Amino acid sequence: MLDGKKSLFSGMQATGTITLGNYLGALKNWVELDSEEYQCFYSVVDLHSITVRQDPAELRKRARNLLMLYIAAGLDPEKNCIYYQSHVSAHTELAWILNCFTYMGELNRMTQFKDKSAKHADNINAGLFTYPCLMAADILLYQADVVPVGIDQKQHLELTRDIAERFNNIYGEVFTVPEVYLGKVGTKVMSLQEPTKKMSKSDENANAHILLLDEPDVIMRKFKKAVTDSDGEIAYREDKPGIKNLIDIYCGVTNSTVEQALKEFEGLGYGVLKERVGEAVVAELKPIQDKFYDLSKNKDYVDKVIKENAEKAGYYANKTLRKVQKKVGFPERVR
Ligand code: ATP
Ligand code: LTN
Repeated sequence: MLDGKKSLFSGMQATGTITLGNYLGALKNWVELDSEEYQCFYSVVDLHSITVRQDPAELRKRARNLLMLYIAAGLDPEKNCIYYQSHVSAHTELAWILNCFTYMGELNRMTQFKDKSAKHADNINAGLFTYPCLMAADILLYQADVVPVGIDQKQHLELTRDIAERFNNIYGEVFTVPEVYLGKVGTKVMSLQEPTKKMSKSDENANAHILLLDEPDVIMRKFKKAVTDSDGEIAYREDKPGIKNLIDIYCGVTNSTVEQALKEFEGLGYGVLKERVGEAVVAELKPIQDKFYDLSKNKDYVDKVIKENAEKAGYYANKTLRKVQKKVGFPERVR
């Protein structure tokens, strides 16, 4: 709780233009969550991004684009605190402390660490390993009650809860123990080329993902090329991952239920299905893209949001950090 309201935290990495998976699994839910009910913090988690090598100019550009996409997708920066993680140093400071309350065995079990180390075998750095402690710090600094994420982050959330409980057991009620919030659909959007694999912005095959800033004709082309199967039946089943994924995407962007979607698609061929899904995605993304390009032209406004929200986030984050520092026994500051 913060100022009598429930608190909510989430973040995304600025490792590339975000995908339809990031949008349906996270960003769209953020927009639907009520900023009247929650005190909302949405961070561009740039500190997390450098666990894999980044080109500095690219990282800076992507981070700004991501922040603008948050706003373009419908998050009002007056009501939601939208900021860069690297602008609030309390994140790194608390992360260090939490490092000392997290076991190697726990970090060793994290599937994202295993996946990313396999993918970046030449750079298995300590940051990649302790990444979940930084993520726990992000969440716990804002005393978050809920954390809306895609299902792939559930394991990190469970670890965050364990760390918070461990700390509270030693020092008293310092941290709120957060709950994971998963949307109803789109919690795991799959690759359009290998529908048994998660849609990922780092996929080398551009046809595998829809990027939020893809032009309409590119989106339509990617859906046309989407991998399905050969039996021609539109059904929502695990043994038809390509078709299931297309239906999930459709439901995610149109807010329909699987039953409604199946009824709409009854008797149609795969070609028409792909076209309908493509059109629905274009209709959803076009207004976001327009707003994004408008914002890109409005440097002063975006800069103001960045400055003001970093200050606001810093205020809350430092309050928690000071409390933690006191609890663990660091000497008080002399004023
Ligand atoms: P990468 O794609 O490079 O592996 P990522 O997209 O998994 O990275 P983030 O950008 O930090 O990593 O993810 C931001 C949010 O998007 C998280 O809440 C994550 O759960 C969600 N997310 C990512 N991919 C998907 C997906 N395919 N379907 C649903 N949600 C997703
Ligand atoms: N680990 C997440 C990104 C992330 C995050 C967070 C999500 C970093 N800190 C705090 C929710 C809350 C990812 O890789 N998708």
